[in-house]
Amino acid sequence: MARRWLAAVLAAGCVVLWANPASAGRRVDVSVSDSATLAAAMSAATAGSTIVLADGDYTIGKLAAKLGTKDAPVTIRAAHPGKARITAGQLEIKDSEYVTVRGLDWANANTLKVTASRHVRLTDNHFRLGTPAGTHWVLISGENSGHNRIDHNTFEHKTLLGNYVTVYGGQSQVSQYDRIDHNLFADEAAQTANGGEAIRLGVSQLSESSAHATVEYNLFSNCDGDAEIVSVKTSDNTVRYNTFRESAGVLSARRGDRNSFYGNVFLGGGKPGTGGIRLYGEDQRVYDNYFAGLTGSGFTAAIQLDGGTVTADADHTDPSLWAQHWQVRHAVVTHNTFVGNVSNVETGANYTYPPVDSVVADNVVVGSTGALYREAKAPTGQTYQGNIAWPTGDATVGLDLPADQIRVVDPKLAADGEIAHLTAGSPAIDAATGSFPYVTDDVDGQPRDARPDAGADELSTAPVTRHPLTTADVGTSW
Ligand SMILES: [Ca+2]
Ligand SMILES: [Ca+2]
Repeated sequence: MARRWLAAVLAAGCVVLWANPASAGRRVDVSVSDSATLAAAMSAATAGSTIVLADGDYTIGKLAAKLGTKDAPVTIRAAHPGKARITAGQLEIKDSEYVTVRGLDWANANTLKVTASRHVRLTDNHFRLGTPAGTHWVLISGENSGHNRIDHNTFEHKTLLGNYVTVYGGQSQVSQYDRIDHNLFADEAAQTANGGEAIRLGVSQLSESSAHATVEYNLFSNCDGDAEIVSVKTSDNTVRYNTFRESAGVLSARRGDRNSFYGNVFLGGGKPGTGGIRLYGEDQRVYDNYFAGLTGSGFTAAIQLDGGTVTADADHTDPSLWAQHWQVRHAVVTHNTFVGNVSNVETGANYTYPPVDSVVADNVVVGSTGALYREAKAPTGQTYQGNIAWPTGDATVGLDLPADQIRVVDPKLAADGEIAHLTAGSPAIDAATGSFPYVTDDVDGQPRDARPDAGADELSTAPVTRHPLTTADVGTSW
């Protein structure tokens, strides 16, 4: 009867999704207590299945072609967060949608792979893998991947090469709309070779593709594994509201265009090699960031609008050029505050082709060593406007420019928690000269008023909604 009905439907030219009303979206909890029952439950899981791991050690395997839904995901979770421990095997979530992995303690030695999948969520997990060198701990890749979320996890004590989190894609398109938020990335040991970033977004051969990833509200603490703590290698990403503490490296726009880095706090604590943001490529925006106590310079300056190895006019479709350092063009560096760094706003420290047509506006720089603004190579068409410099001690302004470009005046910053804020009577108040409509609030999350203040701070009585992150704000709940 049903077959005849289906034949009639097909004959009528309709396409139907065949759903079994007995199982679709039904919520089923399956308790498991050993690796064999875990494997059986993973194999049998359907939309709405929740696999609950009793306390203990497990070997884990693959999860393939599991199509959960928004309202009925497939969930694998610990009965008691942190008490179920993965000690062997490899989880690969493949060709799947709406799968959640929650509350597990990962101590195995293989990459957790999210492959060709969408709406996968990894949350409240602890990762301390015993990995061989070069292993990434979490890897998103494959065709048509995206909308995955990695949140509230703790990644710590990586001693060998490899990234904590890597986002790749398919042959021509990087994974899109992934969100990495509220994680703790801690204690990555320094490496002698390239490839120990905390997060790598993309890969050179996909750098022309748009990822629309958001990396926000993460704490990076003692991440010393690479000169790039976060390496952005695709286009149209947002990195905001993160705190970088005593990490020897920078947030880098290494490849790709149109990336926005804002509202981040970099606290170096005087540790060697600590840096801020390094730029290559086109149309990058850097605003509302706060930099203090950083000791790096050159590759690890607080801001490095770096030189390129190829010009911005080079052929973007030429695969042999994809891994190059692309000349900076049309960068905007505005409304940032720098306090007590060894180097601050640097331009063109490395490579051949200095930046073109970029804007450095309405920043506040206070320091007692070195040049507050430095051009290692003269950029072309770089606009300075509305900036404030206050050199003390041995410091110099570094550039001899008219006061409407760099004004030498004490901005009257005062220590206030971990961020030095403006105080009443500061000449930075209402002093911004540019028009940057995307700068809608400040580093504290307070709204900009009709006459924005120079630097990352708006002097305001509005509620403070963001602060430098500590371990209490991020990572697992347990
Ligand atoms: Ca104002
Ligand atoms: Ca403020």
